[in-house]
Amino acid sequence: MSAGKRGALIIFEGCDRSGKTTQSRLLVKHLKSKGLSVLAMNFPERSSSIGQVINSYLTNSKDLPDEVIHLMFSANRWEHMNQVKQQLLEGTTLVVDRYSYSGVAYSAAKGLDFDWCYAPERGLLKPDAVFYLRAPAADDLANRGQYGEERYEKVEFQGRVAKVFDKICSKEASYWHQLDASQSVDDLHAQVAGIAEELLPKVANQPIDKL
Ligand code: DGP
Ligand code: NA
Ligand code: NA
Repeated sequence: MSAGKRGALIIFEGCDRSGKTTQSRLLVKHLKSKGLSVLAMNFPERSSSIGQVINSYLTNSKDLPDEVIHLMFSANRWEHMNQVKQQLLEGTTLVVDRYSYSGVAYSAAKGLDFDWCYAPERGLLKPDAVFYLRAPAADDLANRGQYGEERYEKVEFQGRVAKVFDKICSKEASYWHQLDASQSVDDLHAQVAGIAEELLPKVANQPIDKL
């Protein structure tokens, strides 16, 4: 990519098992096949010391107050922001599996105040696009593989998470793309790829915003 052109920050959001991981992998592969510089990322990023605490929490080997784990998820994003910014400025597009919106949705679903949940996310880099993979009903996702192994993977809780994502989606409609997670992998990918291909040249000369 030519000097001065930045990459795009593209996020996948949605409930557990909504297909984010599959779709983000397919998008990375697709953009690479076009000769673009692109990297995959995943939050929580479990390898850092904060990430290891989050992993222990998610696998139920550690308990923490809701507020404390909320701030740790946020800190896990903050600890990677310099690297993310650097890569974007170098012209690399980042395809990220979950971001601040999961932070808000999962904690607000527990009953924490929405604005309180959003506060520590302010100042993080603002995505250029969010693909929200929305399932028509939360129990559709429960039938997919491995559901139920980690802390949040319960139908009733996921339903509450979905409601918060819906609320954020209607507020942030300018850069959120709500997509039907129940369609085929190929159909979903075709939609995602189309939107991403249009987005990349548009943002290449735009400044990076903050949340
Ligand atoms: P994943 O590795 O994408 O399956 O995410 C693991 C779980 O953690 C999943 O149930 C969603 C949840 N999660 C992801 N990010 C956050 C966050 O920032 N805050 C909270 N409370 N949960 C999150
Ligand atoms: Na999960
Ligand atoms: Na993830």
